[in-house]
Amino acid sequence: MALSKDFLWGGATAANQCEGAYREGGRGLANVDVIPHGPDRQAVMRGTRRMLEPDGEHFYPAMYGIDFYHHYKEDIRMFGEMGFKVFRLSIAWSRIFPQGDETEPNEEGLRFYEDVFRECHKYGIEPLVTITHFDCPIHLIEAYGGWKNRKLIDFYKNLVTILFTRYKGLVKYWITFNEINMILHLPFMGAGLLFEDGEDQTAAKYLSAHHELVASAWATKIAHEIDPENKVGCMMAAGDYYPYCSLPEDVWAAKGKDHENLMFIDVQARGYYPAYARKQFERMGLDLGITEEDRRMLREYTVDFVSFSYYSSRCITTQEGVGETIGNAFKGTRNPYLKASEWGWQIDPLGLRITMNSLYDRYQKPLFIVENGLGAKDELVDDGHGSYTVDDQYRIDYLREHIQAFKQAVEEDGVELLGYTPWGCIDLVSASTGEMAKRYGFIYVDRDNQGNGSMKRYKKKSFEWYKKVIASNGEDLA
Ligand code: BGP
Repeated sequence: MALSKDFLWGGATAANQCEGAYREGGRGLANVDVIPHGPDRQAVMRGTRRMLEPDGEHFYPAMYGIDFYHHYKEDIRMFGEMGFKVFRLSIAWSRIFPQGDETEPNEEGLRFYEDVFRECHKYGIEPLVTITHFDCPIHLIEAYGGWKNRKLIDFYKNLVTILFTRYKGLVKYWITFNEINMILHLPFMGAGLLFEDGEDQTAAKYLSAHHELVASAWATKIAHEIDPENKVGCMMAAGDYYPYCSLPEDVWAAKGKDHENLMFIDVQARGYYPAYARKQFERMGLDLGITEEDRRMLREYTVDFVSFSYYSSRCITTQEGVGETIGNAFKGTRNPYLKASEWGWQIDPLGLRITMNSLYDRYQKPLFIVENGLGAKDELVDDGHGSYTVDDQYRIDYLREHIQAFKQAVEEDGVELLGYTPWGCIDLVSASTGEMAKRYGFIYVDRDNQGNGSMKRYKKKSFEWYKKVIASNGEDLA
């Protein structure tokens, strides 16, 4: 059995990593704008270094991105040329509500996304919209403490009501929060959280996560009420944990790490906090202030599909002296059987099939792979026809192996999969490092880590390859 003819092939981006134009069209300042490139980035992303406005010393790559704001027509035309059926992008909250707590939206921001969605439809491309991909208006952080504050639920409800109403008929696939479990690792970037010295960070993260989970349930309810055609998904940074060896303690440690991530999706897809989480909160003496209404919302408004990013499997051990690795902000044990990217993210295509089986067994809901790919250094070379290109065979190899893996999950294991949107289909700013040099795209963008470059777009070798993959519905991967 091959992939269904409706399979959604495409690519994924996020506003903060590609739009730029951070002060245009009435847009307000957001957390993502003030996360600098360079050695201070980690501390800012983690919420331990306070930076709520730009200073003269740092470079802030998200402010400029790849200037998708002004290049979207050209970019979407190129996606159309590759045959995309779907394009994942996110809304910059502060374009719609510059401060976050206004009652009336910013018309210019709304119009920008409307134009983008119309442009997509010109090429038969369905938008897949992440409502929040890491961004939170700065004012909501300064005045309310970001997602630590329950009031954010109301501001988010206001945002989604506007979005679902305005884009009815233009958008039907929605994701409420990108990588919701990232809040545990990069809390300022993920949820606008800043910590005081001595503050119980874990408590603050779970409290904020609860507010996001309730907001997500509200979004699902409102989306369905405004248009029954709407499909709403949750989104996790996925990748099953492997025990480093068969030592029962290692197996148990892997189970614990999986629980840590799956807890969010358990709530969004099954409708309640699982027993292991309730016990954990009890042990920690955590009161999340869960109301009866919260419980009802979570129970009644579970998601329609489960989307996730997959870059690697993960590994964990209880033993001392074993090598470490990092991938997508998740520290773990280095798996000796896997090779790694130039940034040390380990590569495991079979892990994608394993992860898909775990998620499908657990939730029995359609899955959507909304991020996957290889961040690599690319070299722009003369293509011999008066232009430039990149010979990114390494990227083609990575993607081919992952496509083969998800096809096996679908065709041999019976997993339901709605689509595949590899990350950074056009080069964009790296979330973890703020670099431009870490490229994922089928399209090269002339821009460097310091912000120099013409912003011109070039097709890489993988561009033609992916076009063929889509045209053959994944049959021709050569
Ligand atoms: C995920 C994020 C993306 C993206 C991707 C690749 O965590 O959802 O925004 O950036 O990882 O990571 P990086 O850009 O650090 O290579």
